[in-house]
Amino acid sequence: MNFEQIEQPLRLEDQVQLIDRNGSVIYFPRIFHPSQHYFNRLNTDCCWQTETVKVFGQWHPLRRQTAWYGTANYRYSGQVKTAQPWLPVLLEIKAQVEELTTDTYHAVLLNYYPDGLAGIGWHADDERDLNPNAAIASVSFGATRRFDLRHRDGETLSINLEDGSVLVMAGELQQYWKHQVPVQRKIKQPRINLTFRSMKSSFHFASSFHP
Ligand SMILES: O=C(O)CCC(=O)C(=O)O
Repeated sequence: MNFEQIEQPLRLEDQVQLIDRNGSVIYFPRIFHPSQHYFNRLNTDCCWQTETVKVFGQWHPLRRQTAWYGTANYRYSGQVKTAQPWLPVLLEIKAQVEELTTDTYHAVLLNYYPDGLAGIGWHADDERDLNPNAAIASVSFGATRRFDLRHRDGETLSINLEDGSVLVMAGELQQYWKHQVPVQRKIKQPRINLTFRSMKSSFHFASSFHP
């Protein structure tokens, strides 16, 4: 897969604070640069599963695929995601994200969007297994996709999440704001998103890597 690379070094002063009421959202462009090899490794190394959704009691497959890695299982949307042990590529990305955000993460949810027909609807990352108010760091590779945020009071805003960027959501954000990645039919290229999360209880696998 060939993505356009922006040939500029990381400049932390390029960060943008999008939200600073009822939580915070900060956007860091070009943290992973060059990024192509991360996309390729995640695409091939991760154990992708077709995401399903329950409608009127029946499970239906979605276009979006997911994977869950780390040291804690995760319950959401009536399902349990069993954690798979960290892969080397995930540990590399995690280390850079932890350095950037000065936070610690126990697990990561990966979403694979094959094209713009795949999206994720309005939701908040407020499941009971997550540490409330802890930072969630969202890393994007591949196609640029729009990311919308909507406050309980109706305020909305959007940002384009670019290849190699990190978006950090923190504080009470998930209690007041929902987010979505809308369908964008014109987008033909794939995208991978990773949300690194801090979990209430996490345990350590005997081995950090797959054999
Ligand atoms: O793909 C994204 O940018 C967002 C993914 C997301 O909302 C989630 O994993 O909860």
